[in-house]
Amino acid sequence: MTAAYQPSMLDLAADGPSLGPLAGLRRHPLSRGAWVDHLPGWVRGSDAVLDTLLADVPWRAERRAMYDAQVDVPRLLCWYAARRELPHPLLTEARAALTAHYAPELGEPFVTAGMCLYRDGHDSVAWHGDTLGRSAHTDTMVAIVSFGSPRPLLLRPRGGGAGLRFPLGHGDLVVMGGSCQRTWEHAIPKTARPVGPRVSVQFRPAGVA
Ligand SMILES: O=C(O)CCC(=O)C(=O)O
Repeated sequence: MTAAYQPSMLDLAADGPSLGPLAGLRRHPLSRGAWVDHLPGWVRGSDAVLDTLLADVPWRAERRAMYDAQVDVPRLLCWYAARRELPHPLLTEARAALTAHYAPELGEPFVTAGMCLYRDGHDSVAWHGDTLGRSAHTDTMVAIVSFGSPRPLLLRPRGGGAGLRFPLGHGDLVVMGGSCQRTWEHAIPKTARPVGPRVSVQFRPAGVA
């Protein structure tokens, strides 16, 4: 892993990383039963978590078919299935806190953790919804905790209409819920600005991908 990373002077935490209260989550209702919850700065002391993720996650490059060619996926990936130990204890704590907070609405735990490493502004993810599993036909939630350089998460309704943009900074939480994965799309665009690495950790219930 060679990406340059500048520790944040604003994120010094003498007692190690910790989670703030989820009471500050703000819900943004979207159209057609979709919504997004947003909580900037949920993780305090997130420099230490980012260091561990950059160093210890077995990041993999992937290729995918595009028309009749194979192209590099512009980010590195790692998938933590339900019972696989997460690479930092704060992530285990975060998953438990999210499960407890959303239990009345979601009715099941967050279990898997998908991880993406955006090495710099060339890395991105194109417009898509997470519709490979049950989310293709059922309301669900995908909770994302972001570490490292801020990148915007863009959302737009499928079929057209006004979109919106959530700046995702170091330690921020965003949760896409309701019908969001099948009625809206999301993306992390490339940027020409000089940005350092960003790691996205996405918690999902079983069978959602
Ligand atoms: O980088 C992010 O936070 C979004 C990741 C994402 O959309 C995905 O992996 O499906």
